[in-house]
Amino acid sequence: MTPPTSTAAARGEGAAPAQPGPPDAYGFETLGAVSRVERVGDATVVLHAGGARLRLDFPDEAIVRVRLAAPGGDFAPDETYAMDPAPAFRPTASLEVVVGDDEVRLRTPSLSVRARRDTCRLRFEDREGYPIVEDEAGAAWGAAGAAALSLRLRPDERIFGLGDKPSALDRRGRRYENWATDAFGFQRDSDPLYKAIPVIVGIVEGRPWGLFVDTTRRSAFDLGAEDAGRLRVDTGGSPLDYVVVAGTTPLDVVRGLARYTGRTPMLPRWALGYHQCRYSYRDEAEVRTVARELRERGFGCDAIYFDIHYMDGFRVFTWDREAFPDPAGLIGDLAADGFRSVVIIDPGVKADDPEYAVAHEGLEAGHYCTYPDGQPFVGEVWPGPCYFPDFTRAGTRMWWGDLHRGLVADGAAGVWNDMNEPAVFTVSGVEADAGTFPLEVRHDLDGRGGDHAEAHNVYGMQMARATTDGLRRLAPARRPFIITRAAYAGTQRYATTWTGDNSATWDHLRLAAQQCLSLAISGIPFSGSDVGGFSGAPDGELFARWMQLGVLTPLFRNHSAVDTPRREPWLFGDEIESVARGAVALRYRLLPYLYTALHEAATDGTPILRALPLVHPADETVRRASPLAFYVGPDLLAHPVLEEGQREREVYLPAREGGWTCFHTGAHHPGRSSVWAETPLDRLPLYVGAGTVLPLAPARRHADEPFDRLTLRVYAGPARWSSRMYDDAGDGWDFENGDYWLASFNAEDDGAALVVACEVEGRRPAPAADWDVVLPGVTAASVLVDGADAPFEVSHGGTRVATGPFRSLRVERV
Ligand code: MIG
Repeated sequence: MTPPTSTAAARGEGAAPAQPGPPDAYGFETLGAVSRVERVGDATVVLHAGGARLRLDFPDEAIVRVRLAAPGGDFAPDETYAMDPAPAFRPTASLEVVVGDDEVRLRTPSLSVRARRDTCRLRFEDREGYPIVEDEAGAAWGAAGAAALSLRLRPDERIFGLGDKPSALDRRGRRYENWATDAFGFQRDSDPLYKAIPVIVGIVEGRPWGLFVDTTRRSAFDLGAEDAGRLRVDTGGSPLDYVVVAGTTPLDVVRGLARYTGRTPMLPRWALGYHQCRYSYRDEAEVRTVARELRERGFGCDAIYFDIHYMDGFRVFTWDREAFPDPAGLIGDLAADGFRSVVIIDPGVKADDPEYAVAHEGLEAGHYCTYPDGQPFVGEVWPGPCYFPDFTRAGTRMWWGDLHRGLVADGAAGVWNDMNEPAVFTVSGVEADAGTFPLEVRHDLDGRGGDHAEAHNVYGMQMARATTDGLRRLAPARRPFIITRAAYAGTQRYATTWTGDNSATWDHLRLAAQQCLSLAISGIPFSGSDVGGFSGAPDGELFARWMQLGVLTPLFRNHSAVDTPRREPWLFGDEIESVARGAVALRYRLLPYLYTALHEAATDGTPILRALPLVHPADETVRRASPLAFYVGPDLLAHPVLEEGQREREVYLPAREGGWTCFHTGAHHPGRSSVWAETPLDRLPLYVGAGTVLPLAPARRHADEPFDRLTLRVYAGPARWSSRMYDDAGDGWDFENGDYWLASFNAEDDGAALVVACEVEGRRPAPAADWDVVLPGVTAASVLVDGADAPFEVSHGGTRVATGPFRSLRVERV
């Protein structure tokens, strides 16, 4: 154990001047022999090598943060936009440092890093000493602040993540760029896209590891494109600052990344309802008609969106008073009928109107981004010439947040941040370079000062931050709901997201599933796609299948572009309307389960959507088949239909003790089996894992509509299992003070009798007074509820018991 003071390496100190290592494949310089090992604190070590320094911090025992200071240069700052300022990690107290002849070894109980003394190349090992990843050339630096990291990729390694990239889930073999881009008309493999999330999860021989390279600049990830055995990240000019995360499972790694970049706060329950959007509902009458039709036709719906035409000439924080003479009245009436209103806010502030208060107020206070000479930057978007707030300045965020006062007073419940890559059409009439600000435009960067090249990828995230903080100040009793198009790592702390301007094609339906799964891996648990496809016009079948996919994605929002045919779910004929109604009804039935999964994401960072490789990293069949089957929460496996004309198909059910039950038919199948599923147009293939209490609500008009009867489907199976359900008021923060209901259903099953104990935490009463307990596949001989004989019914090979909230349920089998 090295004493916690500066310590020289045993040999080599003060010898020949530091020699850098050989250049990497791109001519960047690399580290040389370790000349000094400096222990800076309990959880930090600095390695001096080849005139450069490598700083290793252990934010917790499964995470190591590595920063490079090139010769004469500095380390990246301690705090970054990505890092959760209220982190769930504690620097580990258990770091052991051993300086040996050949290597320096840094070890915690969950992770170890071995640095070779001769090259300072690193090798990362998991808790069992398995080498999860190692340096190829390692950390490297070039001219003018360039920096890179090269790691080795092994032949059978898979790489996931990188946010919304519309390419195969396994990212291996391609090169990607992280540069937030308004990618209207994007297609498969378009890159870069709206989001810049430099996060990946690798799986090698079933073992997971995570990497986050914290650079806000235009970074490039080459995942074995140039050389199949090399993963190289070019930071785009930021000092190298990366994090490696170890974990026992890929999901554990995703949780580790979420300890570093943060989790979603608890969202209002209505965020999980069905949302209706359109670019744009043009006036009050149109909005009222859509709302009325939704109700009359029996569609549950929680939110209606106001796209850009609600504003007066696209001036943010105004209303077009001809089209919307009484916004508060309209929003109030909608609210009385269970609809929340979500209003769009773009960053551009109309600059050419001397009467427009927001514009000159911002100008006078210095809130807008400027050129290096101090002149405000003006670029054209929807309102014409616009100023752009500098969301990387704290005072500007505060000002912007407060600008929502009027909208909040009108009753708006959520805010939709669009165009925040930031997108710019033209600058002085000339097409904007790469559709954004000129790179020399200045930003505050929270006091540090910098250019747009550095601020670009966090611009949208900081806008979302300003918005959510503003809503928290203006409506402290409400949980903010923000949806943002652009995002950087950590944006989940401020907002949800959608996948931008997709198209009404079958391939885009598949891309939508893929993008939401990748976003979840990359730390953004709450996402969705424009159901039906933003551009173009889906036919009924595509629309129906997209509504079914929407049932599964956390954000379930129907949206469509201006000048496309309208997209409300009754516009495709009776058959499709009834399929769509069924899909929305299923979503509302699943709400208690989905809300529990949301709570889990907010509590420990486990994503709601889980691509199969995250759960079954070593399953070869998962690898070959079913790339777009996925878990929703811990126990529901979805095989959405993403192919035209598909009315039956083979689906793969991975390993699960006790197997799987079809949600719709009750048919039981063993784990690790392929089964043939009927997939008529009205069927969304769903399987429930054994050992689950699946809570279901009645279909209803909106998420907060009270209900009397909760259904608990008890899927028996293993000898012991447990399952959870979470509930709270659906909004507000009282749950932080105990106003919640968290049930653990703990089951023991010896084959003759199944006993389920329900242990409850929190002081909120149980959801619903009547519980309908259904046990598919169980034929009861007797049922005891809290020790007393209870009447039951057996039908269709299952048992049904009416109970209230119980403490114990005992079912003797025939
Ligand atoms: O350039 O506000 O992605 O959802 O409807 C179009 C109008 C601007 C792009 C968004 C889309 C939204 C549209 N916006």
